[in-house]
Amino acid sequence: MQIDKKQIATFNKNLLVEHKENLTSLSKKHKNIEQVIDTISNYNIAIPSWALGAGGTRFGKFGFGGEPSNLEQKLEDIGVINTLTKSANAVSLHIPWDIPKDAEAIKAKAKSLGIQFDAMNSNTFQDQEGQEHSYKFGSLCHTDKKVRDQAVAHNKQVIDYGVALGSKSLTIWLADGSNFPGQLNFRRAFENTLSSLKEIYAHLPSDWKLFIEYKPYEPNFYSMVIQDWGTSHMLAKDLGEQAYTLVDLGHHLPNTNIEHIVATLMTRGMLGGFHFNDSKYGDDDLSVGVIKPYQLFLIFNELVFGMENNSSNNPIPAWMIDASHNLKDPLEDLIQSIEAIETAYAKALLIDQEALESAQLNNDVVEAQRILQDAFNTDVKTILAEARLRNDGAIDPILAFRNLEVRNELIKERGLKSTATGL
Ligand code: AOS
Ligand code: ZN
Ligand code: ZN
Ligand code: ZN
Repeated sequence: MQIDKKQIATFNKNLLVEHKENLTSLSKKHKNIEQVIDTISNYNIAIPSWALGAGGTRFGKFGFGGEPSNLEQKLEDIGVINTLTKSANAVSLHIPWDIPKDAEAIKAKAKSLGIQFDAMNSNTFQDQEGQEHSYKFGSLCHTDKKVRDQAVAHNKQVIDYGVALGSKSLTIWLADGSNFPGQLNFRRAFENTLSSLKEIYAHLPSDWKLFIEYKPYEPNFYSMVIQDWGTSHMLAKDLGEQAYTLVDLGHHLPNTNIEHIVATLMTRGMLGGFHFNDSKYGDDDLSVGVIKPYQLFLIFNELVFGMENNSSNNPIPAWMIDASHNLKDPLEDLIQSIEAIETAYAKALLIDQEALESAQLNNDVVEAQRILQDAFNTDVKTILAEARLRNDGAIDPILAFRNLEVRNELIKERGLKSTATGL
């Protein structure tokens, strides 16, 4: 299934007049609108390969038909999202769910769809068929060196797959931890993890980055070896310049000030990447922006400030979605997540940074709040639509997805019963 430019142009026709009117009135109100449109039109977010099938919860999956049953089809799905949104030109792969049997063919397929390979993900949180040692009691932290070696070898292999595809980074998320007090020696687990990571790091090509994801609980409920950004930061610092912390929005205890963490990491040039999602309780992995859009906006405020005041040389973070649930059509869901991310970004770009700075220097708390909330309350739908339009994307991607009957087409092509590898 591939959507072509003409179909989108035809779809856009009906919405064009109203869109242009909205744009004119918005441009009158905001002076930097062109810049914002430009930034958003160049912005891309990587799609997680594991979010394209029926989403996983521990309790049930409900198929919806036309799921991608191999990597080629996953790429095609991302191609659809990208053609409509013009903001999803990359995929983040998970090994072994997405082993590229023929890397050259996969690369060519991705290229034909305009898709790049963002961070590779390793998986030492599940036992795979035929695997010699179990990860039941951890992987990189394990008390048994043989298990650690196996997990290290897997990560090296993931890097090799990534090299073959042209990826430039590896994300490591570990389920390692303990369910009961006394089960594991915290310090030994940390040291084992560090020495395992060092071996993996040594295998990293010089133009690659290593992202270390943290998480306070789940699947382990008493302790997680890499529980927070401080632990991730310590490990990254010990490894070297190519290692960074990765922030997943769902990996914090309730009410954690994530924007503050983002700012702190950027001060030291240590923010490597993002997993966007939203949550009410824990690692809910809901679509981005559905629960706490203001928090997301405040995070983007720090990101915008950090990218514009970058004395610490923080690299441009890797932007990735990590969301998955079992209700919506995942393609529509991912489009909604992309829109939410870009909405927060566009609003943050509208913040009058100079005025904010002077309010801060004058300790004018009321004015500072007004500046932030003025930007947050601006309707930026038109900005997003214009950014897409300039790249031949759809003015309204969800509506286009429905009008073009993409899901029906996919079901026709792949059948009702096809299922995707993943969670
Ligand atoms: C798990 O909670 C993490 O968010 C990881 O990023 C994980 O690799 C991903 O959710 C796929 O399982
Ligand atoms: Zn994640
Ligand atoms: Zn997670
Ligand atoms: Zn999550």
